[in-house]
Amino acid sequence: MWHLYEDVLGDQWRSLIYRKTVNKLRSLPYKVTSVEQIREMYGVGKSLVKMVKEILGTGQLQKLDNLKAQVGEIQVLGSVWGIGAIQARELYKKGFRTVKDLENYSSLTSMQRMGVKYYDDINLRIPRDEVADTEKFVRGVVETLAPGAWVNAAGSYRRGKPTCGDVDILITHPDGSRFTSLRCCTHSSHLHLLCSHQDLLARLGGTQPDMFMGIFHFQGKPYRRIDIKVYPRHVYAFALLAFTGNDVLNRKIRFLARVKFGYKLSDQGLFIRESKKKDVWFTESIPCETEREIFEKLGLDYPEPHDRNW
Ligand code: 8GT
Ligand code: MN
Ligand code: MN
Repeated sequence: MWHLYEDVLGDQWRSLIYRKTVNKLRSLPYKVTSVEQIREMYGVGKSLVKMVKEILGTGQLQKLDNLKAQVGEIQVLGSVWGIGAIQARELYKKGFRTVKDLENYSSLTSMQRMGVKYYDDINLRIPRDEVADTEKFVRGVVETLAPGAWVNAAGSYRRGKPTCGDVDILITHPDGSRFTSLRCCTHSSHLHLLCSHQDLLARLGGTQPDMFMGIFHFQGKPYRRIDIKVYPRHVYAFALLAFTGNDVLNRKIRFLARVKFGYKLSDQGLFIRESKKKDVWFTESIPCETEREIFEKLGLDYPEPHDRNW
C-alpha cells in the first residue's frame, strides 16, 4: 500500500504512514503471529491492528485488494494515447473508471479523443511485416517530395522485435540543401494516403513541422499509431540512436556520457559541458556520422540494434 500510494496515487501522506508502519513491523525481532504482539506498540493505531488481524486470519487484506483494483483502473486510463499518469489520476477522481467512460467527455484533446476512439486497435501489436510495408509506403511518398531521402523504421522494429507497439519512422536527406523540401513531408496532406478516410487520423504533434504523431489506417488493417520525425543529416546518427532505443539503453548511455565525460547526449547531438564560475553552457555537438562513432566517442562497444533490447 505504501508503494501504490506513492507511485500510482501520488498520495505522499498515506504513503508515508504505511512506510513508517511497514518499517516498524519489519524491525521487530520476531514474526508477528498475533495482534497482541503489536497492540501496545507506540504509534500502532486501531486501524492497523484491524488490518493485521485480517491478514493473520484470512491471509488477505480487503483494503489492499480494493486499492489494487483502483490502481488498475487508473493505469488503464493512463494507457490511452495522450493521457499521462497524473491526468489519469485526475480523471479517476472526477469519476471516470473505464476508457468507455471517456467517450463523451468533451475536455479531452483531439489526440486523446482519437486515443479513446481507437483504443482497442491501438493496443494490438503490429506484425513487423506490416511495419515494413508502412516504411515502404512512407518512403514512396517521401521520394516524390525529395528524391534520394533516407527513410528508416526505428524503435522496436529496428531492434528486431517480431511485433511492435507502433511505427517509428525517421527521415533525413544526405544532401542538406534538400532538407527544406523534406520537412513538409510530415504535413498530414502528404500522409493522407495512409488512411482510408480523410476526417480521421493524421494529426501533427505540437507545432513542430518536422514531426508527425498520429494514427493511421492502411490497407484495411487495424488503426495504428505512427511517429514520424525528420532530422538534418548531421544529427541523424544521434536521432537514429535515440529512436531505436530501447529507452533503458538510452538512459544508460546518457547517464554514462554525463558522469564519465560531462557530455550531454540527446537526439540532437553529443555536447561538451563547459563552465566558467557559475555559468554553464554546452558546445556545438561533437560530429558523428554514424551510431558506431557515437559509441566510440563514449568508449563503448557498438551494440547491433538487435542487442539493444534490455
Ligand atoms: P514499442 O514496440 O512499444 O513501440 O517499443 P519502442 O519502439 O521501443 O518504443 P517507442 O515508445 O515507440 O519509442 C521509440 C524510442 O524512442 C524509445 O526507445 C525511446 O527511448 C525513444 N524516445 C525518445 N524520446 C521519447 C519520447 O518523448 N517518448 C517516447 N515514447 N519515446 C521516446 O528518445
Ligand atoms: Mn515504437
Ligand atoms: Mn513511438
